Amino acid sequence: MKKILVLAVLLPAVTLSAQNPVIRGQFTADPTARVFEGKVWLYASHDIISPVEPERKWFCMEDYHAFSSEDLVHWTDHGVILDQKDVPWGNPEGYSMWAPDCVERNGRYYFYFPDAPKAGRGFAVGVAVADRPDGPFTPAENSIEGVFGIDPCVLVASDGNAYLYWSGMGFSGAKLKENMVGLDGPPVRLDAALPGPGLKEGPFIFERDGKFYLTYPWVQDRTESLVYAMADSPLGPFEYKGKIMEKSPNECWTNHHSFVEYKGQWYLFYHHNDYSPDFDKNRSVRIDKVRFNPDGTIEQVTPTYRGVGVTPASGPVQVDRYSGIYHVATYIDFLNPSKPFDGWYVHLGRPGAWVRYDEVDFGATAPATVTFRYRGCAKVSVLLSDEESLGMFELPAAKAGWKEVTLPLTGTATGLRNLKLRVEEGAWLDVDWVSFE
Ligand code: FUB
Repeated sequence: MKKILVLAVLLPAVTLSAQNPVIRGQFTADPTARVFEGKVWLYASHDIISPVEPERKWFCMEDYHAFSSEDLVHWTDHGVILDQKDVPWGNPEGYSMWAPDCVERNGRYYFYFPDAPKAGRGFAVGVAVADRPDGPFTPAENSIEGVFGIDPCVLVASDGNAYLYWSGMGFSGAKLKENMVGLDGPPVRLDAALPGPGLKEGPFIFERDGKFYLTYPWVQDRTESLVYAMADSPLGPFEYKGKIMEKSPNECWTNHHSFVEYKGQWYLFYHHNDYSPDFDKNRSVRIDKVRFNPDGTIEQVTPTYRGVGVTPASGPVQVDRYSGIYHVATYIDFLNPSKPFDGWYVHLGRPGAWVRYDEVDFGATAPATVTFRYRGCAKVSVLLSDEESLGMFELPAAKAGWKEVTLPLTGTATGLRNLKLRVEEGAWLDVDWVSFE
């Protein structure tokens, strides 16, 4: 435990700011989002390239970080909350710290995680306890008796009980004892009435308006979509309802998710290999909004780059994380393919090509200037949606590399607006970001 304490003291909290994916500078997967102390806390797997077998193209995780945010845009990394070397029952070189969860009960925080045991094969599930959501977490001496599998999820239900769910040859669930560590009865199989062989991992259970939702990844052609079933009680029986999110077109094998309600809005946290398009075991957490139909069923969620949250106009407004884009002669690409965490730019390849970025906050006082980070040669309009113009700008030619230029606005904008850049004349324009002062 000493190491965890030292890390917690020495590591400065790092503030990160992004759209989708929400965490930069490291890979994050299997997100569970919870609301503690008025903030959203994100507990995720931490994908790395194996330090011992870099050629082995498989999942590799040695620790967990916790992240928190008050606006879902700016995230604080609280550093390592648990390392594989500190789990008494775990293999210190197992690199198998897969999808976790964390819940609060009676003022204590219980962090559930799978790990490879010291002896034997496969996975067991353990719990580590803390007095604060960012730890330090103290792992129990032994893994949870009777639980073999991955992807633990815990529901503290409105009936006053806590339930543990996990995946291992199907989905199981059991009531937890008051101590939140032992099972209070034999596990129940949850998937008996659910459709066939695509169900493998990642169950996330939540309660809303007296209904219980069993949401989970569903494998088709080696790629996971997200689907769900509903029940009237925490351990089912669950009835299949349908799809939450389609599988990704670029064949990132896994998706893994959680639901959380924050300030009256429901969100889906999930992952995608945005920063690692050629290796789908290095993933990154994304967030999009979720809506429910009046009968409690879930509206299907379309994954976005824009994600959630409001972006200040003082920026940078990274328009490559767009809300909408013209369908011809446009694309996004990495600024530096050897440093993916530097992010992307958007290419607008002909007059008429545009990109739209929603929910930019111009504040109470209209800005006087716009700054572009761009390359290319074009005349470009800055618009508020389709209607109002903030100006049309002849950008000085920048064909050799990225350039920043600040120009006076001719229109005014205050409050929350949707921003659109449209090429009016010229061959092409690449935009990294814009900002307003
Ligand atoms: O991150 C490792 C595994 O990939 C998780 O446990 C699964 O849910 C899948 O996302």
